[in-house]
Amino acid sequence: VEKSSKRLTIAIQKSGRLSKESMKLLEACGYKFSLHEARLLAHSSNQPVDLLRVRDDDIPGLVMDGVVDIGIIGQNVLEEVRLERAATQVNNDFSALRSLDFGGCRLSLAVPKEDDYQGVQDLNGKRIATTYPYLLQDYLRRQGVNASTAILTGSVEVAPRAGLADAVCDLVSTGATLEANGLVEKEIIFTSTAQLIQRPEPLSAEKQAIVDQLLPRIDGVLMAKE
Ligand code: PRT
Ligand code: ZN
Repeated sequence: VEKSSKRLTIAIQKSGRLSKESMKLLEACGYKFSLHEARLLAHSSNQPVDLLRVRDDDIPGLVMDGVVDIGIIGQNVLEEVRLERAATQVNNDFSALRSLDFGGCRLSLAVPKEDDYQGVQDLNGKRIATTYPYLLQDYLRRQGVNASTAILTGSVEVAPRAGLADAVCDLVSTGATLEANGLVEKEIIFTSTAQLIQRPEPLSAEKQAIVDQLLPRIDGVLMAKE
């Protein structure tokens, strides 16, 4: 695939909790895009910038592999992919450009409300359902807890009731989902917001100039909202 060395490629989530805010930020920075629902790639009509809209899970790898130049991704997904790649000896470098002010959430351990939970040691020998096995195991190792994982990419909160796990390690924002499923949040293992990241290899001079212009604009947008 021949990619221009002059146009900056930005990966954002196609549809989900980060999509609207990611678009809003880029638009507030002066980039105009006309999006076609079916298309992955959108060219900016007023700047040498292309947008790649994909599943959020793919964004860290695309940046680390240099397939795209920069990307906007939740810190939870970024850190999970970084740990997974470290474990499997795949390049996991990137550079962190900015911490953004949306997509805020926490990754927490929660147990059924009827459980007599005294502390994280109570999870020894238990099974925990999660979408984030590397973040979870990294936390458990630091706590000296030995627990197994049930990896689910969705519906994590129903796992205990379904008899698939004793506890969950899931993203929480308001806590309503845990509550609705009879679960109580016990430990916050990671807090997250959206991050702007760049590929590890240096950019061409043309692309670097675009990033150098983008970052102060982002800082301006973030400041104006404070
Ligand atoms: O399709 P794709 O793979 O791109 O999207 P996705 O379904 O994997 O991700 P998506 O859109 O749900 O979330 C994208 C990112 O938004 C996450 O990786 C987080 O960085 C961030 N984010 C912020 C959240 C939440 N808040 C959040 N509340 N992601 C998920 N949730 C879910 C949570 O998993 C649980 O099911 O919302 C529910 C809990 O919400 P409360 O308010 O009931 O606590
Ligand atoms: Zn996802």
